[in-house]
Amino acid sequence: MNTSARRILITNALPYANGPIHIGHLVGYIQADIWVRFQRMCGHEVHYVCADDTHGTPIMLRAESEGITPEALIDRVHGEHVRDFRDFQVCFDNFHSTHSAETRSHCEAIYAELNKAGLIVKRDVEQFYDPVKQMFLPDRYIRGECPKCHARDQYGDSCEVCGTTYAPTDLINPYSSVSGATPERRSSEHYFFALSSPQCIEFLQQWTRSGTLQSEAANKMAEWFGAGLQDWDISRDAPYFGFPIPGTDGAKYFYVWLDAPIGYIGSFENYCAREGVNFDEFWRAGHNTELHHFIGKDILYFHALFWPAMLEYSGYRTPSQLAVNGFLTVNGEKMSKSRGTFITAESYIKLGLNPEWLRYYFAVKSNGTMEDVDLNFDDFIARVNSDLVGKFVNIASRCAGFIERNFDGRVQNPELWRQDDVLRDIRARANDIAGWYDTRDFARALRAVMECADALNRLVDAEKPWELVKQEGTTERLHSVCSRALEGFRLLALYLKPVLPATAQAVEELLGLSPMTWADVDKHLSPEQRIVRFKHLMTRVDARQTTALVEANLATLAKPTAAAANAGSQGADAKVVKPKQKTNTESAGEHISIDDFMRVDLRVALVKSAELVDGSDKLLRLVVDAGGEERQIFAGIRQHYAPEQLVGRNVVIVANLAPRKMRFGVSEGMVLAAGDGEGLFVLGVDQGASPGMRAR
Ligand code: B3M
Ligand code: ZN
Repeated sequence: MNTSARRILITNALPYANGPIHIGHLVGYIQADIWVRFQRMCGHEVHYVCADDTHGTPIMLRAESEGITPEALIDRVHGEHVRDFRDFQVCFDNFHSTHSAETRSHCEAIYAELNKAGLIVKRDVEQFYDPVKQMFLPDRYIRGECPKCHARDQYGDSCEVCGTTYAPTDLINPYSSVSGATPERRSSEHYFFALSSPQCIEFLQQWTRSGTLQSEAANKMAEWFGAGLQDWDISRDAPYFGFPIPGTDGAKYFYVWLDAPIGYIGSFENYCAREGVNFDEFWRAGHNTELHHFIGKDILYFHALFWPAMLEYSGYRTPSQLAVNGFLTVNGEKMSKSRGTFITAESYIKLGLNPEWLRYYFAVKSNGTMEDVDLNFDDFIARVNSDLVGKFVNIASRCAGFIERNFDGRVQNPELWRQDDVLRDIRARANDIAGWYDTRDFARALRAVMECADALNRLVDAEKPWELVKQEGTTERLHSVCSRALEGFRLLALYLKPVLPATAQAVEELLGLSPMTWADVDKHLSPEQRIVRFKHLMTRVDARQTTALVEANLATLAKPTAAAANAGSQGADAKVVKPKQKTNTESAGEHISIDDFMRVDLRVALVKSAELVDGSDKLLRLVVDAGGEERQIFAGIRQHYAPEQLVGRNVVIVANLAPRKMRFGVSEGMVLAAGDGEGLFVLGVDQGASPGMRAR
């Protein structure tokens, strides 16, 4: 164990403030929290901060769609996030907000320094512009028809139906998912951080080799270097929810990803002011302190490239370590709302599941690499019940009562049992276990702890205190085995304390101990302390509970709205590649509820006229009677139908699609058609149906 005190600042990735914390987020928070608690137990000086990540287009639009200000939205979410972290025992010293005076002032300072260093360059950028909302939109708010298979409502980067990837400009009939308008391409001046400059590249190459990164992360970096680094677009045009860039008269804002990591600094400064900690010692170079960022692998690019380079050239210190975790899968698959595996932290607590079950399970699955973590419910139940209840808690429940009832709550004189082989072996594992905690190989640490638990249970099984208590002349033996078992139990609770803080505290109360630190490995129980009446430390998980959890999360399937559909992360229009699932058939999508389906107003409509559209080789202009009201619809079927084939036919339309302003006029609905990429077939209805009838 490291005995000279380290001085460590630890951060967790900042959750985006437009959605709830879910179990996928919790992997990284729980890993960091375990590490923090372990370092504290070792007596090191540890500061642990986080904040909500509050800026950007998704938050602005979400607030608007809820009819509230972005400030009100981020305040509300802040309260929810604080509650969820507290419930899962994530012990931040400060949970601040990037929408803060501290973050803003560091943001401006960093920008000024980068500017001074000649690392800010300006360049025109062409982007989608929504003429109705009068704002530039990130590509993911643009949707349209797949150029290959003609599936509709596809995102701008790839088709979820046929898997083709393309540029947003390739979409047929693109529209803004915010207003429905046809977007325009417009150009404006953007500010870039010159990441491609020789000095940045040289610095980053040297930083990568400095031992800050896990090997997989270093490999990723090598890949990125190989592909060549690009300058990073750090500005967005108004309107935007964020910090205005000084000197632009409110026309330009810092891109949310610029200020997000600066939120680490802002949160820490806010904490220093409150607690009297010296800010400079942790954020300026030349002090013997450490800076560790715990992040998910999807945001490695930001933390391994932009962030250290920004810090290096603006007079701040660079990180000592990036601790990168993989994604969470549930039962081997990506978390999914329609499968109910998109489980919120709140629902888990509300349904009465013990947060320490999940902390333990995630810890058992964490080995310090970037590998994905799988939550398999059967395995979860088996692990928790067998390890925590069956092995660990069981020792105390089998032995504490005898000490309490038969020996006035006092253990036997330790001189008689302290050198016991089993206890000596358990104590001898302390250094290895500490080493694994320190390298974040919690899986190995916990395997070792469970081996110790097995050894103790074997001891109890061999001595059978429940029989000794009934026999004559075995009082000393009973006292001895129970004392040894409880001392071993104390050590196990100490080893498990970073993972199970509440249980460890309950054990401290049971055994009459003050809060345990790692140094207490070398102490032992003594008759001075009094063991109190054994209370149940942990119950078993029941399969009904995990089933209820999935059902609860199915029931609250989010209703998709323009903003909510994009919620949950701030997205990254820099270079983060999010894997899209490829599906071969259109039916392979997620389930929707009947309510979702009923929101779509499908109606029979009679095609009254159809004509070619000048300037478009894809579109036909239809006028339909949708039951007493006439509508104009631009349908992308010109290559499959001649206008005269359609006139006089009943078709099925989506009548409540937001009107879409197109170059040729407004389209007021959508005609349903089936297609496989080759042919396209307009849907009809049987004889007798009349325009305006709803299809359901
Ligand atoms: N908020 C993660 C996301 O929303 C992002 C992390 C910021 S860490 C500085 O995708
Ligand atoms: Zn397609």
